Amino acid sequence: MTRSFRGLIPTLAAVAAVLAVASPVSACVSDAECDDGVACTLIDTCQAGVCIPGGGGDADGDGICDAEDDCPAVANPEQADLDGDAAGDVCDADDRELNLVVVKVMRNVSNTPSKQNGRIFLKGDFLTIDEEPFGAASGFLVRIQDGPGASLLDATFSWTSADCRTNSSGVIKCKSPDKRVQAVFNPIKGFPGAAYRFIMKMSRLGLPGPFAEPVRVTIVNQPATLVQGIDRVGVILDCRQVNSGIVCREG
Ligand SMILES: [Ca+2]
Ligand SMILES: [Ca+2]
Ligand SMILES: [Ca+2]
Ligand SMILES: [Ca+2]
Repeated sequence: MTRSFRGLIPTLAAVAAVLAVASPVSACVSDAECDDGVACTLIDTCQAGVCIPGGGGDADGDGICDAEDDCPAVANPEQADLDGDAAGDVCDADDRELNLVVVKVMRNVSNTPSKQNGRIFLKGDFLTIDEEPFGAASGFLVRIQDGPGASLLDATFSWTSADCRTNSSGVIKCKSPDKRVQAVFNPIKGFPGAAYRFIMKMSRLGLPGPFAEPVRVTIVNQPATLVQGIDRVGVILDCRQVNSGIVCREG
């Protein structure tokens, strides 16, 4: 008798566990019982004995309800959205415009692996008003893609904060340890801290080519991670084919 009673306890415990999972955790009879503490435009309500979060809940736990969160899957309590397109900076792949003035992409024409001579040159400018002060603290990343459809060229280069130096005039110079990948950000006179010109040079690349217009360039910082950071995106048309590559100039 004792033995069979003991055997029953685990069975009852298992049934109780199944019931606990199957039944609504937040059973209710009135809306007042359903307030989960997350402040949403819509109040939490009790529907058919179950609490329904008014703003869809807060999946990323940043205190902003899903229905109002400009990035429902990424915690971003500050809700920053530079271009005001309702996609927050941390989940938007295109946060600000990048003006491209000159883009050159040259393929590798050397058969010697140690003497690859493909190269990329980029020149342009961008605004930095209404955002955190522009600087090298988080490093930089640049992505270059070409063509009207799926990219043939899709090259990414980056610099850490340790690769960059900022002088007393605010000029930022970045250089990879092997010096193959360089960038200069120059504050535009008359717009201190509000606009920069940039030049980037990447050399000794193994790019196979050919390349096609348009060329799309994304410069990312704060942090230097695509999508998550501030993504400045520019597209340039007006390209012409030259012997070993493509040259594009602002029309
Ligand atoms: Ca949220
Ligand atoms: Ca969020
Ligand atoms: Ca946005
Ligand atoms: Ca972004």
